[in-house]
Amino acid sequence: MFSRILIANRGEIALRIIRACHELDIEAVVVYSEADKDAPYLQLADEAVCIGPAESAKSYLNIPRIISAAEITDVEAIHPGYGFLAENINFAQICRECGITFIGPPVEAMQLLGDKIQARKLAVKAGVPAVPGSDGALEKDSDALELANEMGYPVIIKAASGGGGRGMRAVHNDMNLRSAFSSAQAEAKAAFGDGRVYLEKLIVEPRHVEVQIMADQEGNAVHFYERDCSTQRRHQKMIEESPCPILDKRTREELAQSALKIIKKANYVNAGTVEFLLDKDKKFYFIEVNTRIQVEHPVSEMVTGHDLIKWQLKVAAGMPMKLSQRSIKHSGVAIECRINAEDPEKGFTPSPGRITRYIPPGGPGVRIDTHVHQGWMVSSSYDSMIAKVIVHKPTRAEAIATMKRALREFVIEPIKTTIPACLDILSHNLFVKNKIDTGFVERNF
Ligand code: MV4
Repeated sequence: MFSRILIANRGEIALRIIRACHELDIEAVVVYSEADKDAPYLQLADEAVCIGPAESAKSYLNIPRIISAAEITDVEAIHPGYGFLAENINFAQICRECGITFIGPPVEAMQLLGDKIQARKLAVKAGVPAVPGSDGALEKDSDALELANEMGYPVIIKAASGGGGRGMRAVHNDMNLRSAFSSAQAEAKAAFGDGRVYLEKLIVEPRHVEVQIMADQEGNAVHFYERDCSTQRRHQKMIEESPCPILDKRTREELAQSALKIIKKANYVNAGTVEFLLDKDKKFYFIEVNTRIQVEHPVSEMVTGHDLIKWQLKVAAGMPMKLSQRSIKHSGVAIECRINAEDPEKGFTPSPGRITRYIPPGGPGVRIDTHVHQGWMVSSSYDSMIAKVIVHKPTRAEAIATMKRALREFVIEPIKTTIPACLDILSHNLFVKNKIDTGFVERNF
């Protein structure tokens, strides 16, 4: 096992990783920007190194500075958390060349799965249902037009390197196809330096369901069941839960096994998420793989009792998982609400500023993952997520009731947060009755 690692991230996930390290007797070195110099988790870390100003490009995304910090603190490995450098192939490659273990997948698996066209092909080869679509990248808009007519509208154009909905266009007829094709291409080129696009049949009003997996260096792979992440707004998830409340036992098992087939075919190592869309008939289709630990991992931790960050550390250190799928049980229902410093009444615009009153909820079945506290200055330089409330209860109804109770207890003043928006969703008839899809929030709020 490692004796000392560096955490190349900030906020709640940096603190979450420090905690996992200390439970495994690993020393945790954390890097920080000037904006984070007063963060209390820096005191919990075994060492803290300032790597630059608030601006991410000059600190948390600054590869030479992070590698320098790793060298001078003599760490064996780097945990990238999520966001920032977590899916940066170049960074993983540089870590390898410097003899530092990247706590993530092998570079080859990142390359393969980071390319959604290749990932699609891999899924098909593994015998997993993917959304019907193009065999590879589409060179010309005329190719897209031809395929769209063959498959029938509506279709969706996607960027091979896409993420967060960028370079993605739904198209409903021939008339709009050419312009959608070229704008998707241009957006992809600008955002990812890769203008390759492909085409799929559009799944109308799908649910978003993802399978949490973990794979070790010896080829063992297990799943930690699925999360339903349909409650999202503009590709930002708001509420996640496990299990997916509308899946029957058989489909659930098929979904999990499909995820594992893809992971094994990719020679994957690390925590990962295999994403699927669920259509109206509850048929599932593979869409992509996220090669990182995700924000919503605590949901899967609560329902299985496993610490996914600890598993990441063990697997990266080369330990075999020695974990049978049979031993991983799913119990009860977990729900997570993301608390963002945003004003729901002003179109979810960022609401940075100093927190002068902070009273977190507690009680049975409530977990809070956060780095904030009374007096903390929420910076406008970073993502607006400041806390996650996770509840775990025997049933969905109880989990919803506990979450509402916890959110009503939660005091964060004077900045605006997404707490009222989450409460509105949790009380909505369609959410309670499981009659939602990925468009639910945007249609109803
Ligand atoms: C789709 C889709 C419908 N049909 N693909 C959005 C981001 C990327 N992860 C994939 N996305 C979608 N792909 C087909 N063929 C609808 C979405 C989508 C979506 C997916 C998951 C969660 C939220 C979403 C919101 C809008 C669109």
